[in-house]
Amino acid sequence: MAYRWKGDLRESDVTAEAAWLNRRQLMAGAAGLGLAGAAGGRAWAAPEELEPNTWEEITTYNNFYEFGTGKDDPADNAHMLTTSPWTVTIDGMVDRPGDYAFEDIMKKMTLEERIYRLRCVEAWSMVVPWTGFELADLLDLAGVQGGAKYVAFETAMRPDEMPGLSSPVLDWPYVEGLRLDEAVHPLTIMATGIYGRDIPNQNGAPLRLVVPWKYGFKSIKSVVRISLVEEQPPTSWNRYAPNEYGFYSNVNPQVDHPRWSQATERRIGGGLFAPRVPTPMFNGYGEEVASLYAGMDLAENF
Ligand SMILES: Nc1nc2c(c(=O)[nH]1)N[C@H]1C(S)=C(S)[C@@H](COP(=O)(O)O)O[C@H]1N2
Ligand SMILES: [Mo]
Repeated sequence: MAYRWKGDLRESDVTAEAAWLNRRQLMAGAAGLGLAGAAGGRAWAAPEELEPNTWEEITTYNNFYEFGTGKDDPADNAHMLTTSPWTVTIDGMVDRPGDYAFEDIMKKMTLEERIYRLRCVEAWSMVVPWTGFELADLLDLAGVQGGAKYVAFETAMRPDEMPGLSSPVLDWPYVEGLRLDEAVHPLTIMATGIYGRDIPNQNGAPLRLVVPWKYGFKSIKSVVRISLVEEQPPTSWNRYAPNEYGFYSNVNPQVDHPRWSQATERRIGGGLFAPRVPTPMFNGYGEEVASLYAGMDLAENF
């Protein structure tokens, strides 16, 4: 796999990337196919199609408003977040509601590598080699009850550890939501790592949602609560500007944001003069997810 080395990586970061790339090469060799390896041969993680961004890019250009609104604020400030111990409360319409310790969750989940495109609504994009488990498996642990139709998510709210909470940019805590069928779709994961290392705080440690066919803001970080509910839950960006950010927020190059086009995107790491590239419908995951929205008007349900 071709790989671009980037300038001033710290040695530990280079090691993480190098070890990860090495391991992939070994696995590819062993499989004789170049892709079966760690991702279990899932078509949506085929490495020859997606060249991941560097560790440096993925961990220093972030949106995590709890730590500030600048792209480098999360990398500067998120070390303040205590991520151990960590519990995720799973409640609402489940058979086994309660506080689930992060370590106990990890013991029961099957970790996989997933190389996904990440498309921010601001029209930049990256490719991230996540490690994580399917959200469906975590929901199974709690036992979803028949009447549940949506899943609501909440990020930690700790003013002492999150300097961004002092500005009322958003109504804290950050909340998000998915329809239940979106939540249990096999593409939907809870990520706990990047390049095979623990996920850094600025990317949403110790676990964050990743829904690759939706704009990045749906992929809520540092999750402390998951609630199974009957009604469509409120979401932070929809509350902030309902005409700009819908509940679905599926990546859609044909539906522009009111203030800018969504037809193309700027790939982070491409350099100052790199041409913008076309944004694919559902961020390239249409084959897997388009059926979830059959018969829906996607301009109306943006
Ligand atoms: N709690 C929380 N989750 C969040 C955000 C945030 O500000 N707070 N930003 C979102 C946005 S806008 C994007 S694009 C992605 C960015 O993820 P990354 O920094 O890992 O690339 O996280 C999303 N999850
Ligand atoms: Mo975003």
